Amino acid sequence: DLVPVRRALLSVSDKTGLIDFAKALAGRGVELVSTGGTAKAIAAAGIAVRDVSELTGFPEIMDGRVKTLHPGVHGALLGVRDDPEHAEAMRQNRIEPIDLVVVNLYPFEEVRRSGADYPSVVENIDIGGPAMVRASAKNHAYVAIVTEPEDYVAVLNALELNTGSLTLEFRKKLAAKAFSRSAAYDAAISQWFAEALEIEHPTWRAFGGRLESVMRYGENPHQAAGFYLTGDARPGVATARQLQGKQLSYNNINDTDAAFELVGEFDPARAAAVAIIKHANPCGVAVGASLRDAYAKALACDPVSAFGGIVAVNRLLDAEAAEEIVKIFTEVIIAPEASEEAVRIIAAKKNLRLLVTGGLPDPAAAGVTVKSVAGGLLVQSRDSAVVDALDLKVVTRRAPSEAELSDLAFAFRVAKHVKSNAIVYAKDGATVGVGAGQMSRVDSSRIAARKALDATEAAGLAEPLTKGSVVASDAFFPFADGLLAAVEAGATAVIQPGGSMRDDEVIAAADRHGIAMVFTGVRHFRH
Ligand code: 93A
Repeated sequence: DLVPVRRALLSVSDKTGLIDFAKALAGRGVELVSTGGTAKAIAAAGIAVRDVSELTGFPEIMDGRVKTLHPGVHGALLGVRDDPEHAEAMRQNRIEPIDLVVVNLYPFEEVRRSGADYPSVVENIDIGGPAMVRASAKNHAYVAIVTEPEDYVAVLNALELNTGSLTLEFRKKLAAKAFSRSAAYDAAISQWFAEALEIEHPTWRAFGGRLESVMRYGENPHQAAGFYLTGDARPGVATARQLQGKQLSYNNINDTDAAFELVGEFDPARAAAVAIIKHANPCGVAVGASLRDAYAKALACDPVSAFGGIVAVNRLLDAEAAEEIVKIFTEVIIAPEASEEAVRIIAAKKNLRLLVTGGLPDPAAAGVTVKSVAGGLLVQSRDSAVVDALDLKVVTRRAPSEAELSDLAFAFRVAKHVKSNAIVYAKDGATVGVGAGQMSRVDSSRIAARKALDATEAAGLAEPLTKGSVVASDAFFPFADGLLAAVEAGATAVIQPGGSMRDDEVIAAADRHGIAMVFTGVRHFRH
């Protein structure tokens, strides 16, 4: 299965290492045939080379679009030399056999990445190159195909080792590599089309679901993104009806989901609830007698962050609430439904997106969440734990008052929707300080208290908003320091899962300061 290499066809866009390789091949007595630019480069180095048009009897035409697409070339690449009929066809048509093909393709990927215009990208779709690559690779029983300059040395070494021939095993390996290259090349072309046409990105299909839309980009402008529907009919961002505004972005969808899942925690029959979300974390959540009232309370928590935020409400969006919400720049409003008047008020803000869902998500419903990691998917059941005031275990000498109890339950439900480590200060059915996503719980406590001070200042109040507030922690306090930070801020009651090795220390510290503390037995990590 050794095939002597007597004639080589070279046609390369990337001319790296070409001259040395051509020189070495010529030095072994290999006849070189080449296409336009490649032939020119080889000839310029003083190496003998034939132009491929000698083999085809045809000039390069159409700006090089047709240079090797000819039976004179493809007959040489595909002919089964041991087949008498093939051999006869080659003889009759004066097809000179080619034993080694060296091709690298038009740099489609680089041209596309460079942001070149449409015609330039199209022109860089190589047709003749991949045809030669695939033909030679198919016919690896006789032909060796080299697609990368980095393999030139290995080819020369193999020729040296086998005195001018290549083994079948070596040709097979080269063929395998060649088909990988042509597959990757075509994948790049099809992805470019998918993005240009905003159709499905081929690689996303692996994640299942039905493509709902292709976004202009993902979390950042250089990331491609699509939105897939799982078919779950639960009311939410995926099944909502958009009444106005431009298409939601990737981040909008993520934040709108976080907002609506959060207000779903609050029974609309008991209270109106509003959540304002930024970067998937709440910057204000409140319950109240009306949506307008709840919105004002939620906004007061962190009016700076609420700018450009996403607002979710748990009841029919009425005109009074809509009027308040449109006063500051808001990206998206999501509601179970909206009154005609509210829709009219929002219509005045062209860029504000309004989504209606027809209902609220059930926080206790079963479900699945998925997160991707390198090379895998993490799947878990939804955090459907809902802690009620009834489930709480008082662990301190002092039991919470009625008002504290209701704020504790409220704060813990909010904490469930804050990225860990989560600390939430609340008072009178409203968050007053949210500490999210810190690596240490005590940092989250400090940030939450700091934000409450900012809100106090913004509201022009004399007393800090945390004075007489309650605190929720999504996971247990590992030390008393987090609790002491809350005491310092003026909190009077604490809700947390409990279960730390140092629970006794934390309880003792609470007792020393007259704090009422309850354990939920449920942790709400969210990352
Ligand atoms: O335009 S093509 O698709 N038509 C062809 O017939 C053809 N033959 C080789 N492109 C073609 N090639 C490509 O030209 C090769 O894949 C290689 O990338 C390039 C080498 O051209 P030149 O030798 O003129 O620099």
